[in-house]
Amino acid sequence: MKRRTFIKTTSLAGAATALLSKRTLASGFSQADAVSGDSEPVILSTWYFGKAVPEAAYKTIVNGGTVVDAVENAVRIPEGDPKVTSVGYGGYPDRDGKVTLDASIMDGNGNCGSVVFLEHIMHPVSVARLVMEKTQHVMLAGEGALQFALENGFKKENLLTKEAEEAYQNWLKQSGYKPAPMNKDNHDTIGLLAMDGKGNMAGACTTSGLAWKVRGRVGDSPIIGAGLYVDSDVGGATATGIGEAVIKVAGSFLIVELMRNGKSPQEACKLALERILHKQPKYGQENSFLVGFIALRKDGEVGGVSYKKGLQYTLCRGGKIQVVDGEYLTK
Ligand code: SD4
Repeated sequence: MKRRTFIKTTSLAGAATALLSKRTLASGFSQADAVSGDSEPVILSTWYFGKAVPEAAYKTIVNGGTVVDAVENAVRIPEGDPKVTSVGYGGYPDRDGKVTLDASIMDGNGNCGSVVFLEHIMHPVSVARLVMEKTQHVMLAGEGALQFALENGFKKENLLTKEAEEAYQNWLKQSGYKPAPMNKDNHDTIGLLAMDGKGNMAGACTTSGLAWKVRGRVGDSPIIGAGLYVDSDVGGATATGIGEAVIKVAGSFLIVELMRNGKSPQEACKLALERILHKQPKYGQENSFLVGFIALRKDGEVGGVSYKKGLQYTLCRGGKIQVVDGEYLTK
């Protein structure tokens, strides 16, 4: 949580988020970095995992990489960061003390790959990418996903840090192994969407899932259409928060379809949240319930909305990085 409070944030309302600083480059990027051609790259991600994340995506694109390279390079940063307790290495384990990871990747042409319930591999997004590019399949799970990763040169590693182990032992003492409540302190998945200057789009989403989850639990992040969906004819969306709620409405797919039918990214995110609450009003009664969506439309307009106050997202447009407070349905 702390990393989200130490920087000053800017609040942007609704559709106005669209029209940010065309052609402004942040310090750190040279003018020569700007992509020549139609428009500037746009990178949008959930939360703020440091400026290295959008920079990695942006630089990949301006140096001639693809948008798929960009999203993969960017989300590998929190995956490898032991201080991030919600993604990859250092992620909080399940209620049996094991770190299990979910990740997905998708391009704007419908190509996608994902891994679920993957253990011991620091960069599940890269395994998901290999599933997309090297197999006829979309999703690999558990032991099979691990076997596939090892066959493809990934290293088996211990992902449970000392800090995560300590936090787990504390939780275990207090909880007596009862399933943890699904609450808003239990999140911080990275979902990241990118569009290059030519309108090519891709997205990636990677997480260690809810802390202390029941062993075997899989969230929304690796489920195409739930935690992530991209269609370069329209735009993309990705989710953070309680994955079960997102899965129940195929949240990211729903947002893309709403945008296809003319809704703005902001409206589409709001409508998806309202759909969750309409179908599952019990979520509205849970104080700590949090789901957030972000969306990027093909014309560069973005949106970000959560149910409860607290979503932040990072927007990088043409190299200029901003951390934005999302709108929310209710305090
Ligand atoms: C999940 N959506 O596994 C993920 C958790 C999350 O930020 O978003 N954390 O349900």
